[in-house]
Amino acid sequence: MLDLKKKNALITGIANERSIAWGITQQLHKAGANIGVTYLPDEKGRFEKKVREVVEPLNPSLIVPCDVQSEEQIDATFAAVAEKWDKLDILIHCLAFADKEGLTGDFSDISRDVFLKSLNISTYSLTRMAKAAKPLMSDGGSIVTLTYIGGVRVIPNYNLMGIAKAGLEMSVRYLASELGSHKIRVNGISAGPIRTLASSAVGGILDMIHHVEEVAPLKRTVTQIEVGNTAAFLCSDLSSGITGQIIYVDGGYEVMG
Ligand code: 0WD
Repeated sequence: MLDLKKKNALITGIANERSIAWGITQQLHKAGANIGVTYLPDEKGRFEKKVREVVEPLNPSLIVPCDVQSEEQIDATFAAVAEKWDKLDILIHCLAFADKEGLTGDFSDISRDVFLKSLNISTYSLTRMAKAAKPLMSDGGSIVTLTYIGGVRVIPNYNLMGIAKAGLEMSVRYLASELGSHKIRVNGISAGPIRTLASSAVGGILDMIHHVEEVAPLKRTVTQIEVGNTAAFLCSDLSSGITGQIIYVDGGYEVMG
């Protein structure tokens, strides 16, 4: 059965209790995993305070700052992991960013700086973190990232993030192909729309949720915990034959054309 006891899991992307990463953290913890989390550092320390408040009930082994734009912070994060644990088993990549300009208006108006920053944070970070995780996953491992159907089809206002997610999904496949011989599996979860800090930046997110409630076979969108359950499955031996895949956790919306 689903058992993550003795597995060490590093989870990125918790901003608050609505974050998908928090749903994943709770379900990995419930399955017995040891938990380490990263937070995005800011000058006033507000994110750190919030993340500590949210995760402390689970008694995490590690809470470390990591802005994925920083090579130093990524290296320091994995050095902290290596110091705390003899191995890493699970890496959850659950973060993304695009300036408002990338999520509204005309797609062709997106500036180079806004484009590159979004791809740096939302797409390249998976590859960079996988590189840092690889030597620590000495017993094999599971890497899971979060994506959205807007990386496959045009979804109104998703704009720049659609490009970032298309690149992310292809990164899953190339990373899976490289890391399979190290017994490291790499998969993505394509979640239905959920109200979070990040999704509130996407214009018309509530309309999208209502559309999914009308169209999806299950007639509803999904919860952070449902995404967390799929992540727990992808991190467990129950999914030992699965790598390089994007699994839709979206109430079935994707099949509706
Ligand atoms: O409907 C949704 N909410 C969906 C989200 C549907 C399908 C996929 N996703 C994806 C997102 O694109 C993202 O990859 O799920 C992932 C998590 O998103 P979320 O849970 O919706 O958003 P949120 O709770 O805001 O967490 C994302 C966090 C950031 O929060 P804010 O809102 O402050 O940007 O990503 C982190 C940060 O904590 N983050 C960073 N972490 C490290 N370095 C950075 C960075 N540079 N930038 C953002």
